[in-house]
Amino acid sequence: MTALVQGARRLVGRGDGVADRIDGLEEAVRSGRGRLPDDLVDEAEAVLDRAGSRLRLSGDHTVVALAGATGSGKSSTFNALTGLELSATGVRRPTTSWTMACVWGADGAGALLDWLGVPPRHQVRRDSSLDRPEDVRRLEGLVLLDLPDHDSTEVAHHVEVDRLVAMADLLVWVLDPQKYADAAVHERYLRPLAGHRDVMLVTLNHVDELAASRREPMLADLRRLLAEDGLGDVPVIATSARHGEGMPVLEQAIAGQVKEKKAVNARLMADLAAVAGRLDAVVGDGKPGDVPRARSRELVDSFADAAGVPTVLRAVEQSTRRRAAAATGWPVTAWLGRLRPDPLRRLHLDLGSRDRELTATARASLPAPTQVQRARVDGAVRALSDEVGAGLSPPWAAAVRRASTARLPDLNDSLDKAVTSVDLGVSRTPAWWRGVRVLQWLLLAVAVVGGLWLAGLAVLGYLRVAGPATPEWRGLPAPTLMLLGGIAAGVVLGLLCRAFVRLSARRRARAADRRLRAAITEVTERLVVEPVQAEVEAYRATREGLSAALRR
Ligand SMILES: Nc1nc2c(ncn2[C@@H]2O[C@H](COP(=O)(O)OP(=O)(O)OP(=O)(O)O)[C@@H](O)[C@H]2O)c(=O)[nH]1
Ligand SMILES: [Mg+2]
Repeated sequence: MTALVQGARRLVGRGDGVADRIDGLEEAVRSGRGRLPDDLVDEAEAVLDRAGSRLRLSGDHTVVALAGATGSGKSSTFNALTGLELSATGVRRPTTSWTMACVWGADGAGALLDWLGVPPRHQVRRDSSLDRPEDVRRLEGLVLLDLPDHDSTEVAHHVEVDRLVAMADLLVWVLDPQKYADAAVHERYLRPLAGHRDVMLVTLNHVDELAASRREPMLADLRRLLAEDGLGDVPVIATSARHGEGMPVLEQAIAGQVKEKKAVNARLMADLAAVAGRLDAVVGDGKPGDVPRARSRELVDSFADAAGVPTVLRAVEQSTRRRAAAATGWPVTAWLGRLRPDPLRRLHLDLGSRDRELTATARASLPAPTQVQRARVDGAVRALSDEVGAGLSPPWAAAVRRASTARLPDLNDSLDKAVTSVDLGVSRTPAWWRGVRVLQWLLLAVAVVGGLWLAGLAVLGYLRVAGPATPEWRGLPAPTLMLLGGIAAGVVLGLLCRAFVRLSARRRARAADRRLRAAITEVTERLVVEPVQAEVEAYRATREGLSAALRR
């Protein structure tokens, strides 16, 4: 809750809803900024500003503005109500060019008049020490404003009227028989203020100039026009500011509002409701979808494809096979395999975890995504944002779409980082590889010993020297058995291991796939899913705020 709303709560207390509405609208403005049309959000902010300021100022005073066309009799009405000839009136001149204010009794209107922008030289007071106390008491707390005309050729007049019509707590529209039907007042002011019927009065002035028979039909016509503006319940009072007719009725209507002190809140409620209603129409009440599983899976697939994961996995499998063959193959031929380049090394992905930390900035030399891969990514992102944004109003669906692609320029970098950060698990040497290796060398040693033995026997035979008897096993001499058996067992063991190596390589590729996908899922979350979800959250917050602002 902002200081503004806290202040408002203190001033108006709970329960009457103004503070809750301000709170709600503030939330909607905060969450809607950048997503909804700026002019509308600015307008809501201006209303919030005005509401906050008005609530901090005197709640004992009610600001009543007399507004209308030139010559309708605003200044005459002002003079009649104040009982003073304060405001200059005139058939042609003087037209009111600056706002006059009259304050009845109750001290403390200074700050309010400052806020209204009425300089002290245009202010007067009806004070019980100077005036008749009962006259003052009747309207105690009233701040009456005589505005310039709204249909002047002077731009400054319009600006002043618009400014004060937006600030006053109660509006009295002074109309006259000539111009009461003018589009200027109905279209520009009355219709847009349709939600303000509780803080509005209308007078048909100059009735003394009307023949008795024309009064009622004209009043009926005026009521019809007001009903068309959406202001059917607004009280219409027939007045003659010059001769005093109807003035007591007007005065009583104003006095009632001033006494009740409800106009301040009613005006703010109407302002808040009006702008919240306009925001509501733009925001809509659609239900945003959550990010569907199938869509996020397709997103991860497309990112993995763009990251070259299939290439990496192939390399993992081949590299594992190559390393395993070197470890478990027959030692005499196994070294040949090492001469072939390691496919992972070619991709710069052969680093162990320690090396990787040392070269955190190292880049994989995976090929950049092809156009087809890029198109698949774009398609997956669009499908996701379309599905989440379906059912949302156009500006919000557009915000979701914008958010879904906003971080894609980082795609290549992020994928590269993700792939290089994953431990592909290729550098580990399983225990069975080591066992087989030891066995292979033992077998080779047996064959070598057998071979040397045979060579020794051959030398002795050549020299015709009788050596010790050669041990035999099932008719086969031991050295022959050792040489042939050692070689055969080594080769067979190497071949047998190949099948296991293939399995093990595939398992490693699968494990690497899981780890790579986990890393790439994080990338999809960061680049696409989270920004989209942030929009959905902002939408929900805006919706909630607006509901609070519009709650009846
Ligand atoms: N007959 C008659 N004349 C009126 C009445 N009200 C005002 N007038 C006259 O109409 C003329 C214009 O009145 P103002 O009170 O100056 O009108 P205004 O609305 O303040 O006009 P601007 O300041 O120009 O916007 C003056 O000559 C008034 O005396 C009325 O009820 N009956
Ligand atoms: Mg005037």
